[in-house]
Amino acid sequence: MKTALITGASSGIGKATAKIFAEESFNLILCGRRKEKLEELKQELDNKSNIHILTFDVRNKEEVFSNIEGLPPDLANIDILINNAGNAHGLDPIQDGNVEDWDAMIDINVKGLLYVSKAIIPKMIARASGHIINIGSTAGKEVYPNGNVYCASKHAVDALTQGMRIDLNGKGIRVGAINPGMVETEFSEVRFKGDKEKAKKVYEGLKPLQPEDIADIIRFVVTRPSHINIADLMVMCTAQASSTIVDKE
Ligand code: NDP
Ligand code: 8X3
Repeated sequence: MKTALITGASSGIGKATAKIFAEESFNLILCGRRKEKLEELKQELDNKSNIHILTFDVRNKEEVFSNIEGLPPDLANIDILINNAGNAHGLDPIQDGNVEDWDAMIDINVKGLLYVSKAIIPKMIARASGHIINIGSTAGKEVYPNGNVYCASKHAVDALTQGMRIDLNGKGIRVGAINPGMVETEFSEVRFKGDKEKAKKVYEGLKPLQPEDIADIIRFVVTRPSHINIADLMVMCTAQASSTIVDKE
């Protein structure tokens, strides 16, 4: 039975992926900061698969390493890593950007992804087997007005995905990225610091992707035979053509 570790499993894309992986009966290591959300999800999925919760902030490298190193022996060999934890903070022109917001995006989206990967890759190399999926973004493929640092962080994810694939070539490990466009999750609520009205408006007048849509694609990617590596996917809702071209009613 495969073991998957999902960061950011307490909400949105990560949570939907946990649910769809439970249908595959994978052993699941669900990570996030909000313990109560993860406990709720564990309760919901407990009858489908073996669920283990880890609560750590991906920004804290000591927590990342100690939590992953402390996994029970039956879950220590991670077959699938979904590097999903991430968010945007603010949507301001560079000259008005908030330095704390910049730190958060770079520390979570880039450094956090690196810490988690660093904690898991050596065991994958030792077993000559593993599959890493980084959740990038269309913001990692193009820059949009006021997206500056978020876009930079997701461009970094794009570069790291390519770098991991190159450096891990020949070691039996698949590395790929899924780059979604607009997905209706807590993403915009976090970006706009809890302003639910403003967040809702992002998805008004169109049919955005739902987290389950991305989870379904992740399931497809991880269930391909081991000689197939889906290296890079960009996924948008039909109403979206690019970061800035969106057909709204
Ligand atoms: P959500 O806000 O719904 O989920 C984000 C998840 O990341 C939560 O589970 C959160 O858990 C976790 N997380 C955030 N910060 C930290 C942290 N410091 N340490 C540990 N975990 C953290 O957003 P999405 O599901 O939309 O986002 C998931 C990924 O998808 C992100 O990388 C995002 O950039 C990307 N993405 C999203 C798009 C969208 O339109 N929604 C489009 C393209 C990419 P907790 O708060 O419990 O720690
Ligand atoms: C999230 C999608 O368009 O807000 O990565 O950058 S977008």
